[in-house]
Amino acid sequence: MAIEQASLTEISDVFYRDVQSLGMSPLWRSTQPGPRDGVPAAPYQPCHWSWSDIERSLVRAAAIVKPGPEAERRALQLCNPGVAPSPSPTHTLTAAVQMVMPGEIAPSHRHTMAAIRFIIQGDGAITMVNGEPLSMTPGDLILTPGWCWHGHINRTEAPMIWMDGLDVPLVRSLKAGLYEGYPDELHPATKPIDHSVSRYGSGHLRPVWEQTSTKISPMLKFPWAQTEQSLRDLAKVDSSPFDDVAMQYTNPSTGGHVLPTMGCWMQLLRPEAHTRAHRHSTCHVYHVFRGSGSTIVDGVQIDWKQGDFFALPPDCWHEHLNRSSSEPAFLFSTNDLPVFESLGLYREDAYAERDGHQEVVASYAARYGDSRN
Ligand code: GTQ
Ligand code: FE2
Repeated sequence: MAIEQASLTEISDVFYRDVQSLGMSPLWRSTQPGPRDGVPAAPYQPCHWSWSDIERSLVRAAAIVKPGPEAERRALQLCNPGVAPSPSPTHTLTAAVQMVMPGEIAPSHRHTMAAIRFIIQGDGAITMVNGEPLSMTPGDLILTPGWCWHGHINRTEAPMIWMDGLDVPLVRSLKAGLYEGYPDELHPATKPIDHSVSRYGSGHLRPVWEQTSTKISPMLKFPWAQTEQSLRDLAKVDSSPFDDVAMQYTNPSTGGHVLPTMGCWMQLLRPEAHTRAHRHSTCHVYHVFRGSGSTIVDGVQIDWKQGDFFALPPDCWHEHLNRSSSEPAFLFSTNDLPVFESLGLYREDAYAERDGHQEVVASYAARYGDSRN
């Protein structure tokens, strides 16, 4: 008996060695990564960045580098230690805060990675996207779809600051990243200013001769005034238990997401709103455009105020609170929803216990305050 057992072990050891050398791997020995028993769980931590840290750092960066040959962009990437060494807030999206000072030009280039910009501060600088000059005003969303020439120029008297969101980690993982510098400083304008807004900006009308629908929104700028009005109108009649008054920016040619890889939302949290918790397979990077409040993520309370950023990993329970009794809070966010929807990977669950509200077990500072050191 003992002899038979020993020989069987020997036979299987030889077998495992042989299949490995033949470029094969026995599936029954693979350790399956991921959550057990089909229960999703956040694979990494959420993260929070305060506006005061970002703004102070941008001011210091302005004294150190200029956009141009030495620094293609003066942008500070937001890094979540939970996805290190990727310098990004989530495993699919990068985010940065970029500043262009009066008189400066960030030269044109193009890349297969798509970008969104959400304008934070300043008024009237231009981002040039494939020959269309787009003027920037706080609250505007501007798209830079993949492989479009783009550069930025500030001819105003004040610094221009915005959020960049890109699909860099996703495109890198697909080995589909390509980059090309423009041989001159700025790719020239071939269209009138805000051309695509004149064409599609009404939101509910399109030129009759425009028949095609494309996965990339032909409208490249979504002005704040219309966004705010739409949210205030929706707030009068309806809301989501999980996101309060939340709207997705839409591609006017399809009604779907604005880009194939990135979605964008604006959320109005009404005064004293406290949403119910849920979790989903997508990840989201938030910028607090107006207001102050908290988001509870897997029992950890992130307090946020105007200008702050925070990132939600996949499958974390989360609920939002507006702490003001008089003012709405406006949260901009970008996400990887289009990817999950088109691949059939989107999942969502509601938090069933305690009336949909988590127990707060720690503050963000207490749980993660020193995680960057
Ligand atoms: O402004 O073109 O934050 O290409 C990262 C990569 C901004 C930009 C970023 C970019 C840009
Ligand atoms: Fe770029």
